[in-house]
Amino acid sequence: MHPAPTTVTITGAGGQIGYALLFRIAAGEMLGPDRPVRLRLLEIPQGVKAAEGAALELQDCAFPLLAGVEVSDDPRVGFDGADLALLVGARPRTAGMERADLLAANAGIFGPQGAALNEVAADGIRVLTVGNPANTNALIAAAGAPGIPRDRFTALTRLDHDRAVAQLAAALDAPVADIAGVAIWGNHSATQFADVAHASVAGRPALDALADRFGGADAASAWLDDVFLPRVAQRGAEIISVRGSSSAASAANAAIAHVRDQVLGTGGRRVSAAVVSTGQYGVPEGLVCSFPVVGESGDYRVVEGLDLDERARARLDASVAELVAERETVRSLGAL
Ligand code: NAX
Repeated sequence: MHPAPTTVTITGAGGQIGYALLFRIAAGEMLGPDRPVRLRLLEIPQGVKAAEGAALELQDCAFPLLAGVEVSDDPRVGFDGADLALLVGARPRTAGMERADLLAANAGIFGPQGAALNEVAADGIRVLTVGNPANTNALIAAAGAPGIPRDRFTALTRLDHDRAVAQLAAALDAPVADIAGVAIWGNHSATQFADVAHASVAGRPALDALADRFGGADAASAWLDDVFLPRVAQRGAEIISVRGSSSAASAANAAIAHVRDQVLGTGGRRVSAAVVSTGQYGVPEGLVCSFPVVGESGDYRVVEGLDLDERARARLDASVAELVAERETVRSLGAL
């Protein structure tokens, strides 16, 4: 017999990431083939029709695991009894918009959503923030939900992680499955640091394999700085320039992998996720920062004790400084 359905709320469900997420979740790709799901699609009034259309198509798939779909534009309805919430809907940056304006607009979304989660979500709620600026939006949502333990809020850097894995595999002409130990540190932004210092390819240190591939450690280091890091950090812009719109299926895939690995565990395999810092690696407590993590017992745990050399430290510090500045801006707006 199947267990009781898990209630999954997706905000921005009428958008392009939402459309790439819903069918895979309903097919059991996020929580496994034995867990029925009840989907709640939360939109703003302008997005309700698109979400309703997706709900009709979900019905037409006759997914055996899909226990129901509801569409709402009221967070108190959309988050009611939610076990998992994927906060995808956000205010996009438009031409001429300053960073502070963007943060203010999103504070107006994620603060009230946090408050609604606080009021009506299930006791075991876990919240993934996808909508940008994802790390700081997660911080805002957590601040709006004082009754929910802060560590239940995470933000998506898994897409950056997966991009880094794929770029490393391509450079080494190795299967993706042979790559382990890649880490994304910091903010989901251009300041993020994609780190391969602790990565391996088929069990061999990735730095050794890169030195062989590029003809020495210095050449490998130059490739990492000049090609790999900017490629991973700017990949979103590259997708926009080629596809004409932003990453959707790959972002949805990463969100599914993030939640799956959190809920079902990674068996010790390292991935990356932005989680609330408790001071690991000197990152100020309370910031939502990307770290190397393992999924275990329904949560992410930061992998501690990795050495960061001077350059890595400087890169992490720069990204953390950006997170601190975002937090200060949001504080000055009264949203924290
Ligand atoms: P779309 O514009 O296609 O969809 C967004 C949807 O959210 C719209 O249907 C809109 O009506 C809805 N929405 C807006 N405000 C809402 C609110 N207050 N409550 C509920 N729904 C709301 O954007 P899409 O391409 O799906 O991207 C969604 C977000 O993901 C954006 O903020 C985007 O920047 C972010 N991304 C984050 C990534 C990450 O790795 N963390 C990567 C992909 C993506 O760029």
